[in-house]
Amino acid sequence: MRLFIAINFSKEVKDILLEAIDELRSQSISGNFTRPENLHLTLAFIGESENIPAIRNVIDRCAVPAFDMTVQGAGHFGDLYWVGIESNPILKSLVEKLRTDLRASGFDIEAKAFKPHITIARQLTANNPVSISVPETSMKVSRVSLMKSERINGKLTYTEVYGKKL
Ligand code: 2AM
Repeated sequence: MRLFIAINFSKEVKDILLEAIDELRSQSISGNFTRPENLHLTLAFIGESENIPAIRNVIDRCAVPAFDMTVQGAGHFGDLYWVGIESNPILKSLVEKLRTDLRASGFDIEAKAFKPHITIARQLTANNPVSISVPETSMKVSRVSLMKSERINGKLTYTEVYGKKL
């Protein structure tokens, strides 16, 4: 199965992201907008694996105490549009620990630098440059989730297969 490790959001952050999606949608011609239940922040993308026990062990070993995280700003990588995360040393070190431990456990984790982002739309087209405003919003991160990604009836669906309370 296709797996990734992620943070899911509080209702308050989700509401801000949904407003950002509405704002983006109103300025675009077309786009593949993230469904509300799929909004997340990826910490590590694992890809195809059946070895959930090994990944659970990694997550357990890397857990840090609950911490605050702030959603801030927006941008795009080509036609992929995202909402950003304020610079956060605890988040950064959590991601580094997870990736290092996953590699040491035999998983092939890409070496690209971690750019924390919440994808809100893919393949977006617009006539004019789009601009969205995202009010800074904080939440307590108190859970790290191992998520399974699959297509169910054509819909991209993410399901938590393990959750670690911080
Ligand atoms: P993205 O939003 O920038 O596409 C599930 O696919 C999650 O894993 C998404 O958040 C996706 O980031 C992230 N991801 C990171 N590397 C990926 C890869 N090589 N292929 C697919 N998804 C990847």
